[in-house]
Amino acid sequence: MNQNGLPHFASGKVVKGFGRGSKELGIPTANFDEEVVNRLPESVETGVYFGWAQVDNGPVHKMVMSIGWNPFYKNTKKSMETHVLHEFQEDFYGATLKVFIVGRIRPEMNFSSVDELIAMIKNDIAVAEEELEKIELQAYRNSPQFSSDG
Ligand code: ADP
Ligand code: RBF
Ligand code: MG
Repeated sequence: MNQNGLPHFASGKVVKGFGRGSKELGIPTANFDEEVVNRLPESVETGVYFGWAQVDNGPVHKMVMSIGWNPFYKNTKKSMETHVLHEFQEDFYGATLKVFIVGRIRPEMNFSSVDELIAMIKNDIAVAEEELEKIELQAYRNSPQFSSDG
């Protein structure tokens, strides 16, 4: 493990989040239950990350994740929200989400408008798309943690 706590594997249930309509903004985020957030090592700081994600026993997709208190919304509860870079036909609340967090993009930031937040997230997605093409990061999508035994 590196000193920044990465790569970090996490697995847990997808729960209802803050219901702010991230989906309407085109960026739905699957929120992890509290236990997963509490299990996060201290070395994994708050911020924006990228890696691989699997819903139940489906295919492994790229993902971006926000870890922290979302300064823009001044949350009082720490969250781990994953936006999977894939178009799903249906919601997957209650499903098991597995993620391999392999890299960090930036710290959490505040913004003066929701448009700025969205523009930044779109940039994060572009960074993740590109970084995850690297051969050494592609290797994680075949990790045994993503096996189909749930
Ligand atoms: P909430 O506040 O409940 O987290 P969101 O608007 O963030 O609501 O929507 C999240 C939900 O959208 C997820 O729990 C999941 O069921 C669904 N969803 C559909 N497509 C995606 C995707 N590509 N990435 C993450 N979640 C998705
Ligand atoms: N919220 C913040 O307050 N500051 C951030 O810098 C921030 N970055 C994010 C980056 C990504 C990739 C994602 C998926 C979410 C981020 N969020 C951030 C969380 C965002 O506020 C939350 O998903 C909202 O519900 C979007 O409407
Ligand atoms: Mg969400």
